[in-house]
Amino acid sequence: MAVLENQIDEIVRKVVKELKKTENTEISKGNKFGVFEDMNKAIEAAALAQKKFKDYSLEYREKIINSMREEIRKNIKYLSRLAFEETQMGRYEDKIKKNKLVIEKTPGVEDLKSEVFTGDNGLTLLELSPYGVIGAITPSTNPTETIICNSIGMIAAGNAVVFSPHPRAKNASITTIEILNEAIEKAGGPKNLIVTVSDPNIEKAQVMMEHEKIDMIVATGGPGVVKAALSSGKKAIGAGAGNPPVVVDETAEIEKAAKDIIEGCSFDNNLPCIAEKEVVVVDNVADYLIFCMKQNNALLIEDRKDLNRLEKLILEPDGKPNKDYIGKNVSYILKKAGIECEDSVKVAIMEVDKNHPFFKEELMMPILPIVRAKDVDEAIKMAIEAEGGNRHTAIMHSKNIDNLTRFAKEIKTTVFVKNGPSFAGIGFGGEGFTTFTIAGPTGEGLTSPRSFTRKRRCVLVGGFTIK
Ligand code: 1VU
Repeated sequence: MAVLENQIDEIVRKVVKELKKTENTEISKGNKFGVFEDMNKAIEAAALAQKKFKDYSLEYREKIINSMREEIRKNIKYLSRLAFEETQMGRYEDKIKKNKLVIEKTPGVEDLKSEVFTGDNGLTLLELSPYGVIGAITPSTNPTETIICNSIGMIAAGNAVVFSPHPRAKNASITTIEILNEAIEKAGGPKNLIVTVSDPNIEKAQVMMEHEKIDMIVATGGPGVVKAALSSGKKAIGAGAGNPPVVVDETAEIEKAAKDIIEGCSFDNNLPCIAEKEVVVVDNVADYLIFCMKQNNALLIEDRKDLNRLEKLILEPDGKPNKDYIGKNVSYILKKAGIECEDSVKVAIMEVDKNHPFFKEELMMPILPIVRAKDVDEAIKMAIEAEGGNRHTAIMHSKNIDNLTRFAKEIKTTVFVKNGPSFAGIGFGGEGFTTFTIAGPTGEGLTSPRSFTRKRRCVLVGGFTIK
């Protein structure tokens, strides 16, 4: 068995190497645009770049952003491959989709809308001006996507950015930063508008958060880094974990609900923090929902012994997910648990009770627990409990407007998706712009350039009113 696995690994490595040769042609090699060994030096360089950048016109900012989008577009496959190989999490094809999404649907300078008040006393402008230098902490789950999206938004708002990428995604993150910086310089922008360090770790992230030239911190990642950012004493945006529940009531279009849930849950092997993590279904449609999920490449784990082995494998003794299995293919996970599974299977489903750790913990794996509720009232109550007050994302499949409205109101999540897969909530097959920094804890919601600005008032007394 081990020999076979080694042979497969060897074949995969060879194929990846060959693919890289063709995908790598677009990237300029050997450059170190914006990458420093020392965090303090990186911050100084970014501060200098921002000083120059503040005099660029909005039109010029947009030109720079277009160049960033263009260069990333050329390197999408390469970056997706890098992130997949380095983190060993998610699915290559889905990383391509996520990277495309942020290039095309992250807003630019058009997001910076001023407000104006005029009257007998003159004119007052409320304008959105840059913060200055932003320190951005980015995750291993969506490394390139978050850096692309943060860079476009923060630069559109007139800032420079110092990135502290997750150590487990440092190569993919640094390469993304180099490509973005090269694109900025190509368009005539200042050097080092985006910077990072060659060997990121939590100590360097701490140096960044405490540095006097960092004006704002934006943390996207696990609970530890978000907490650190919020305790920094600076203006901070925190985008942390969720545990998005799905409620299916008896009025839902069950076939569509099943398809949407499996698609959302399996997207990039469940890494996005908006992805479906557990289902609560009203009892009288539960059997049909499970049947339809099976029609959509879900495998139902029914044998108690199989479930026990799976629990043992993917849960730590404290009930938290085992990080070795986060973002892995379901066939890989199940085979490790001694459960037979075809490679075509996208998600493993199982019926559990509401106290089961699969239901309460955010697993970030294509493992989807299902709990039955006697009616919609009980379903909503259990879903709110499972969400755990993160106020991140929830999904509901229903044709009853009162039920949809009630669940949306009561669960108070930043994103609420009705009758669609969770990723519609970040503009993938749904309306609206995208982001990978969803700031529930600090209230900015789905971040966009305006989230990275300071509101400033400019008052002209007794003039410019022609009412
Ligand atoms: O080992 P130490 O405690 O010393 O350090 C930790 C951590 O503090 C550090 N670290 C970082 N250092 C510098 N810069 C960073 N950006 C950074 N991030 C973390 O690295 C050590 C390991 O950290 P960890 O516990 O986060 O990493 P693991 O590899 O052990 O765990 C990975 C997971 C995926 C479990 C973890 O990062 C996690 O829970 N992430 C939450 C999910 C997430 O990424 N949420 C945001 C998604 S937003 C979205 O999807 C929008 C659609």
